Parts: sequence; structure tokens; C-alpha cells
Amino acid sequence: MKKYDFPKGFLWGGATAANQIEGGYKEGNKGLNIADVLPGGKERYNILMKPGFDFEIHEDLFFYPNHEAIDFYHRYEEDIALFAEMGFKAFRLSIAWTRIFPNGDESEPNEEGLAFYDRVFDELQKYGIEPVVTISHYEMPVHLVKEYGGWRNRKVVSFFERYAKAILGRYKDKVKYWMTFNEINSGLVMPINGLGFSYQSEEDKYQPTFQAYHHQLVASAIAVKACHELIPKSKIGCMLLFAPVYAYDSNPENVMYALQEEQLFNYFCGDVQVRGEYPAFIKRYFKEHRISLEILEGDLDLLKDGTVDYIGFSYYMSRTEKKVKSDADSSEGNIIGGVRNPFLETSDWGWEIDPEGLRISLNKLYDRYQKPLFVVENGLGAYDKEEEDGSIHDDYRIDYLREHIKAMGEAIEDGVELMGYTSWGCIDMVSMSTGEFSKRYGYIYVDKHDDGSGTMKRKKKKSFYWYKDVIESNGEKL
Ligand code: BGP
Repeated sequence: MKKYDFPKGFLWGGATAANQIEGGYKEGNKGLNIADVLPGGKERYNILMKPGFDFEIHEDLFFYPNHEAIDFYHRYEEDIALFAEMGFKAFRLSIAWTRIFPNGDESEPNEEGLAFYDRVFDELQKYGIEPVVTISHYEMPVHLVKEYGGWRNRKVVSFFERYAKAILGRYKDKVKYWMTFNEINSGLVMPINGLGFSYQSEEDKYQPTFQAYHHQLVASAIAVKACHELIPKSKIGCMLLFAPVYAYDSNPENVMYALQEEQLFNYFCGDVQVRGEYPAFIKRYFKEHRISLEILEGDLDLLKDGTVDYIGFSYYMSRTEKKVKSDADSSEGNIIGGVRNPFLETSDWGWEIDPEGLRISLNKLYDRYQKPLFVVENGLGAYDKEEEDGSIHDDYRIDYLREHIKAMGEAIEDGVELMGYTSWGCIDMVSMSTGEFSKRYGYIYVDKHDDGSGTMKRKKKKSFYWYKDVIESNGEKL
């Protein structure tokens, strides 16, 4: 097999988010966040994708998988020891905003929450694992959603600033790699997670959404600036959900449509965060949809001063588009839409599997921005089966990851500057879109099930040993 030349110091590791692993949803004075009020199962997907959710907890109707998650809150030592055994160089995690500011609008941070992440970072340091911290990963305080209307409200910028500065200052000697908002562009399809509000009508897709984005982009720039000031040796990135858009065929109408979808979904936020200004293409879109942003004095300077050092992105799938679609074309399950690509197979949840698309994404992003890239999420959600002897042979996961790692190796040969790879869900956890435990990504199995039962016991899958070899050989042994 061809051997790839990954750079020295490449950050191999795994990625998680606080709300999907920690549990302890009321411990240590933690407040409620969006993920805490999302039920598991079928309801969840509808809530994320459809208008009209009310952000209340209905204890009698639903099961809330994030409340316990996989109990990382109490088991982080055991989990980090397992990551160290695999040889992780980096571990991506997020800080739960509501552990630090339970309601989001307090004036002082919550010491118990701060102390928890001190313990986690110290544990990582013990093994020489670099934390890669997402400041906000789909976990806005519910209070900010209900009382302020999420990111639509300008006041949230200051609340976020207080939160970001509190953690940047506190962990300045422990954390070098940061990212502001997880998959910031995903708010265009899942506004609840990303922007902290639920569409009540089609119209909400335009003016309110982009005003909320303006606030969030300003908040991101403030955090980037603060990070540079407080931690001079740090690197702070944006984090995009990147799914390269292919035209369905060579019909120029479809090519143009695919290009526009790519501009809006893949590049709108990144252009602001990387280049420090709104891209030219968005002006026409704003005009056509009667969007007029309220921009305060100084905002545009802030955007210029708060550009990121690297581009973190998640990659799970590509997307294929044509201008006129029928229901029969639909790529059902491909979470960000598009039409079915006849050349690709899909995961059990309908996500199209496309390793070459990762090489394409890396080339597109590097061509556009010439900044270091970091693949901070990628992986296969699959059902795992425990054999009678308790072992788990997840060869399908190994195949998926191998092909994607090869694609990164090819992109590096293409000239792309790549900092690292933290595959998603290095340990099984709650799925973001389904709220299920049975959609598993991990190298480490967790005995926890969709009905909430299970011992929480951790177990190494076959992929655990495979990934350990990959890291040990710096990507030579695939
Ligand atoms: C990304 C999110 C993660 C995550 C992953 C897999 O969009 O940043 O939070 O969970 O997707 O998605 P899922 O859990 O729905 O399979």
C-alpha cells in the first residue's frame, strides 16, 4: 500500500462536544442548555429541522439523552487514559457555556464549572495530549434563548464576550488550540443548534437569520482578538461544516446553482472569519431577500481585526445539486440536502460516503484561503454488534477512516497545509441529530442504549487497535 507523508507533529486525535459526552446536566451549578431540552428519537430530528419549537422540558413525554450522556463528567480520567493508550496527540472537546455561566447573563463565572475543566486539562497534560477547545458547540444557555431570542439579540454578543474572556483567561496556560463556534454555517439548516432560535415561518430564514449571523460573527471576531491578546502563542480557528457541492451534471444552470449553494452554505461564514469582511456574492443575496443588517459602528473593524489563524472543519459527506429537483431525486438523510449522487454509497443513516470529497474539500479550502486547515470532525456513524465473546469487529469503520485518511495524505501531496485530524466521536456518545446512542462513531464502545439503559462500561473496539497503529506510524500504517 502507498505510504503517505504526514508532517511531523501532525495532531492525530479524536473529537467530542460537552453536551454529547458529559452528562451531569445539573451538577456543579450547571444551567440548562439547548441540548438538555432536546428529546431523543424521532422527535429530535423534526425539532432540529422544522419550525416552532418551544424549548420547554416535558419530563413526562420525552427521554433526554444528553442529561446523562456517557457520564464523562465523572469518568473523564478513565476516558482520557484510553485516549492516551491510543497515542492521541490532541483531544477536541467543548466547554459547556452553562457550566461557566449557568444562565448566560450573570456577571461572574461559576467557579465549580471552571474547576471541572481545570481538572480535565490537567489530566490531558499528564499524557501530553493537546486540548483543542470549541468555545461553543450547540450548547447555548436556554435562558438566553427564551429571554433574549438567541443570537437575534445584540445583547448576546456581550454575554458571549464575557464567557469567552473568562475561559480564555482562566485556561491561558493550559490550552493553545481554540475554535469559536462549532459548524457556524449549520445555522442555515439547523437554526436551533447554531443560532438559538426556531423558525416560526419561511421568512425567518432571511432577515432574522442573517442579523443573528452578524451578531455571531462579531462575537467570533471578539473572541479571536481576545485570544490573541490573552494567549500570544495560541492558535484560534473557525469551524465550518464543509460539504463540497457538486453539480448534478454539466448543464450550466445546474453548475451555477451548485456554485451559489456552495457560496452561501460553505463560504459565507468562512469568508467573514478568514478574510475579515462580507464576501461580494452575499450583497445580491441580501438584496433579493430584502435583508438589511443592522451594523454598529466599529463592527466592520472588529471583523477585520478578528480573523482566524486556521480553518477547522467537519467533513462527513458531499452534496450534489441541481436547480430543479423532484422528490424522487432527494438524497434522503444527507443532512444538508441535495439530490442523490448515483456514484456514492450511504451510511445506515443515509449520509453519502465520499472520501474523495475530503481531498476536494481540502483543495477548495486551501485554494481559497491559503491558511492551515484542520479536519476536526470526520467519521462513520454505524450500528455496532457485540460478539458472544464481547468483542466488536468494526471493520466498516476502519475502512471508512482509512479511505478518508488516504484522501488527506493525497491532499497533503497536492500542497495543502494540514495541521491535524481529530475524528468524530472517538468514544461512543449521544448522536447530535438523532439523540440516539446506537449511532456509534467510537473506537471505544460505551454500554449505553437508546432507552437509557446500560452499565456505561467502556470497551475497546477493533478500530481502537487500528487507530493506535495509525498514530504510532504517523499515518504510514493504514
Ligand atoms: C456534527 C456535529 C457533532 C456530531 C456530528 C455527527 O455536525 O458537530 O456534534 O454529532 O455532526 O452527527 P450525528 O451525531 O448526528 O451523527
